[in-house]
Amino acid sequence: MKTRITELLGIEYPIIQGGMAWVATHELASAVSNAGGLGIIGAGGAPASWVRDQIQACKKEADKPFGVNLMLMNPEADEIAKVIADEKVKVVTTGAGNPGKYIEMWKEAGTVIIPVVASVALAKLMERSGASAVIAEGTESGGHIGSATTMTLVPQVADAVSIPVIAAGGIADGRGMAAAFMLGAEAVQMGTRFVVAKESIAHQNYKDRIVKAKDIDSEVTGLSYGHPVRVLRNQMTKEYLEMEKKGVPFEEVEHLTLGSLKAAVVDGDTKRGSMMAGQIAGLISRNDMSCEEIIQEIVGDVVHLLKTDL
Ligand code: TUI
Repeated sequence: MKTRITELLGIEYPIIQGGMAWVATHELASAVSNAGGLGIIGAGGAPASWVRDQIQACKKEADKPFGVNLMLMNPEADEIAKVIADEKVKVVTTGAGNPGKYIEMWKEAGTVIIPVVASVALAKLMERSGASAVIAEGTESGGHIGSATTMTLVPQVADAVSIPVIAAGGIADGRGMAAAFMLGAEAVQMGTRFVVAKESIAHQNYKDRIVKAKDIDSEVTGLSYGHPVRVLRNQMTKEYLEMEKKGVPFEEVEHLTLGSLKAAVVDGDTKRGSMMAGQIAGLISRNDMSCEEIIQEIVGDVVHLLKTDL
């Protein structure tokens, strides 16, 4: 399954694992990379020293390429950007902002730069700035999101840039991946599907909630505060959205989400934790598959779906 992305990254299958904060540790990243996809370590809000340790652990576990996701709102983003260059990480993906100021340093280190974009405008700017590809992430995704859907964003980005496009948001099986290819993507990024992988260190309660989730079980918090985040509905989102609807200022609502992602992922707090997940959670029915089994199942289905007698 060759595309410009498999060639660019030196991977077997055009499947990239999302860089989810707290979930995308070296355990998950090395498992995805060893299975022929591109594993990603998610820096999330972690300190630079943690990111360096994770990179070094992943290098020991995987003899194939892997990447690091830099979440640009991280207070140590500058230091983490330097660690990525210093460790000569093969690929960097970025989220929640414009990585422009780090591009020169990463290019010098030979790191392939793949920003996540939620608009055509940012995709074009990233191409002009030297990105090798972009991840066009639709609003179906979990976590911090933009407003365009994957169905509308991917073909518009694919038409607007010459670099390859990776589709993300709402993809968790072979049908979604085949559809993304029809829209002009040359790879997919999946987050939610890998949260429930056997190698994912996410708490069992969180994995179970993803498997139990139905089609309309996610909510978007913080839209009116300019920071939309998609999470599975629970007691915390109920309280948050009630306050947000009443127009309560952000400063008075913020406490509900401080530390809540760790509470969900690490402590398994399904009542007050931020169980970030995409809208496709409703499609996911098993949490006992390895990354290799997930990738093989999806690739097998895509090959079958894209075969044509015409
Ligand atoms: O970054 C993500 N998803 C995330 S980051 C995250 S960390 C966090 N967030 C809230 C609470 C606790 C932890 C959780 N999920 N996805 C990539 C992504 N980037 N989606 C959308 C964007 C984006 C949006 C606007 C990228 C750039 C942008 O504008 C950039 C600019 O400045 O023009």
